[in-house]
Amino acid sequence: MSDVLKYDENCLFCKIIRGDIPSAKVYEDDLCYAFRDINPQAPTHILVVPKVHMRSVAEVNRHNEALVGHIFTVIAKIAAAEGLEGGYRVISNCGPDACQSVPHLHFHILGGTKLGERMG
Ligand code: DGP
Repeated sequence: MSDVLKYDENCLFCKIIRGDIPSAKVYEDDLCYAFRDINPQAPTHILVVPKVHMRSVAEVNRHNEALVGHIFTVIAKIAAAEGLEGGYRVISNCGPDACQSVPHLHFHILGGTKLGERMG
């Protein structure tokens, strides 16, 4: 089975990608899906996720690095489309110490205001 078809039936974000759980879609292509965070922590708070199920940044490797590179081109495109000319922050929480709550790799795009200097 191709990576693009990998799906975890217990994963919240896999269900969102499939449309089984509704979301406010911002962008979609063959490889990734972007939608608005249900609990926004900035005026603009978007999540970008690969369609293939992978748990976190810890699972990025030479086999999927191109996918992650693609996601970053999408992040830049979304930020421009959202008018985040003043800048924005990209965060990926990885594992319990980072308080990752959904174990499907995702990148938060936060912007639309002056963000705090502290990140941790
Ligand atoms: P993290 O804590 O880094 O794993 O971020 C998970 C994010 O997912 C958190 O900011 C809230 C968001 N989230 C959780 N459940 C849902 C949902 O059902 N819909 C949407 N749009 N976002 C969700």
